[in-house]
Amino acid sequence: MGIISPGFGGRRRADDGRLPPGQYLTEDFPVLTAGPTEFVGTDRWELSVVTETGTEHRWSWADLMALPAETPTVDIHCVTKWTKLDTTWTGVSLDVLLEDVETAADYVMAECYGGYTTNLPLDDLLDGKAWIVHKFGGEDLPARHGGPARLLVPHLYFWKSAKWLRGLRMMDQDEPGFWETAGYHTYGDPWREQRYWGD
Ligand SMILES: Nc1nc2c(c(=O)[nH]1)N[C@H]1C(S)=C(S)[C@@H](COP(=O)(O)O)O[C@H]1N2
Ligand SMILES: [Mo]
Repeated sequence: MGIISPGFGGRRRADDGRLPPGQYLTEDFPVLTAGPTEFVGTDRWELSVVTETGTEHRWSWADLMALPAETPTVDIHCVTKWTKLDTTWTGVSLDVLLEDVETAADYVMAECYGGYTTNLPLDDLLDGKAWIVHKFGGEDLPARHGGPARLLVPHLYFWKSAKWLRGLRMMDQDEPGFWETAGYHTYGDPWREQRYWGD
């Protein structure tokens, strides 16, 4: 109440309670890739959504660009403990992309050029919580950060934000992706510190 100690006077906490447990703030944008950077030209880029009944929907780059875009500013949290606040992206909401996709599946496997995979509940991709992004800070997304397009699911640890996204496969049951098979948590909520199996 009204007591401001010298040296701290007027200085707001940098993170405003936006730092999940066990995380530290970084101003950098580290690159974390399990293998080599993929280089996928937009001329051959394609996104496919396959439902649990085998129905396939496809988008070319031009199709993706024709969809209405949003520019969310969000905080991202990597399981290696860095958090970056206020990152601004441009992309298509999964609500828009999946509008005409009929599915009763509860889970999705995100599949990437290069073979990386990660699993998510379908609900975590909907209701304004996830995007397929192709710009970072107003610039085309660099290949090292998943360009031409990556998944952005900021409310989960950043390993769920699949780079070089190639497709979404709907699944009736949860299945582990690349890191989840190697011991990472199946869901990965940074606020509950769900880093590894058993967390
Ligand atoms: N295709 C692909 N996507 C991926 C990864 C990967 O190795 N391959 N690494 C994940 C992990 S562990 C993190 S923390 C983020 C890192 O994204 P960045 O390199 O843009 O910081 O991408 C995620 N998406
Ligand atoms: Mo990560």
